[in-house]
Amino acid sequence: MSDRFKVKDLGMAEHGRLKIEWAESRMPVLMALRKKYEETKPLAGQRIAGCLHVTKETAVLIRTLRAAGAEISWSGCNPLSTQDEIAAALAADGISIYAWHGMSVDDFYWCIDRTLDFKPTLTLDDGADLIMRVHTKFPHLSDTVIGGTEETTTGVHRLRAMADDGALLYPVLAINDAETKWDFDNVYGTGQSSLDGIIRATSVLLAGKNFVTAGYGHCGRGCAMRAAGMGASTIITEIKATAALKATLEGHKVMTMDEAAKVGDIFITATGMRDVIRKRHFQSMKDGAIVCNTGHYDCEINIPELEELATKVRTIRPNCEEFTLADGRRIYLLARGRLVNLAAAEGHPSEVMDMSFANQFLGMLRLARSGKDLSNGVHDIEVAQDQEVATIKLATMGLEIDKLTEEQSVYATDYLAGT
Ligand code: NRN
Repeated sequence: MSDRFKVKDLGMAEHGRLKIEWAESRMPVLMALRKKYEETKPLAGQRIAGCLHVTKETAVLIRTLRAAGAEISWSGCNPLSTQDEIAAALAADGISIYAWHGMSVDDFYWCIDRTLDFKPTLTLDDGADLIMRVHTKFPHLSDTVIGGTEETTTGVHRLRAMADDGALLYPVLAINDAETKWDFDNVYGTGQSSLDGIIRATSVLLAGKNFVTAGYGHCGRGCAMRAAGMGASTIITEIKATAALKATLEGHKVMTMDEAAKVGDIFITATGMRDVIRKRHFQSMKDGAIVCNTGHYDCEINIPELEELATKVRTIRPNCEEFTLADGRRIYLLARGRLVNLAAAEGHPSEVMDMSFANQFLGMLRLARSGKDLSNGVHDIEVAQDQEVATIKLATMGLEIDKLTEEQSVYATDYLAGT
């Protein structure tokens, strides 16, 4: 095996290339940006270390970054989310990539460290494990890093906490907080892909089931919305009053997890918090209850406490483990509690990742162009970038919108114009 890459099986490359071409046909914004920048190559001279789920959509982003001139070194950001055929295709096409499905936690950090070997000038994260590795193990590398980007809610949360502590060694762009990311990816992407993961792992009927979503943030809202669409009765558990109120007004039942545990058939956690489903909840659950997580980390379901309660554990289907309790009740855990959409399915559809990754691409351009002028904090995406992404997306969908007339533009800021 070359030291340029480490993947499961290079022989899967052609299968991966076909999936990447499928994604390219459904990611017109990224393809338009690739066409726009492949001549001028604004990322020439940049070395991008990426730590983000290795999926067909990520491959399109990687190809676009390389077309814009960047040198790339990549690892997956979750031990269970790498699609091996995609990693093979990227390696076969010359990308330095260290990723395979089912790696150990030690392997996970070994892969991240390999992507740091070429002393990156930019870091691209999902969950902040790469930037955290630079800060904790290789702080000297920050001397050559202009800046970084962060894809997801959990990662931005971590980095804002770091920035508040004055601990960030370089500026980071909060890609997750772009409206064309969170209001589409987190809601419609997570909603569809999480159900996709549950259905691939169990093939159960959703109609008529009690579907419990822990957390009514953008991701949880998407999951509950799509479960309702499939005919499930939806229940929300929350710790934030306003979110619980919103869930109620959007047609979901709200109760505590202690109550939901007694009636739920399918449970999904989307909170970013640890220990949301615990021992006492498992003890209340019905025989056959299905439990899974769609949050970034696998701490939302307390798996050690489930293992303690079980007298027998077996893998009954791929990504579906059966835990038999002392009284014979069976609880099914999907994807070992890791994010079910990427571990048991393919993650969000290409069409919605198109906008998330357009923001990642434009974020890299901004850092290459003027990252050195940014403070060592967490920076929002510029409004103009959000509108640019949405405008290109609308154009690729053949949709036209109205424009303000001159008079309307004046009216918009004419505070004297009253009744
Ligand atoms: N298909 C995907 N490829 C995909 N689906 C969801 N995500 C993906 N990344 C690459 C990420 C979303 O943007 C997972 C992150 O947690 C979320 O922010």
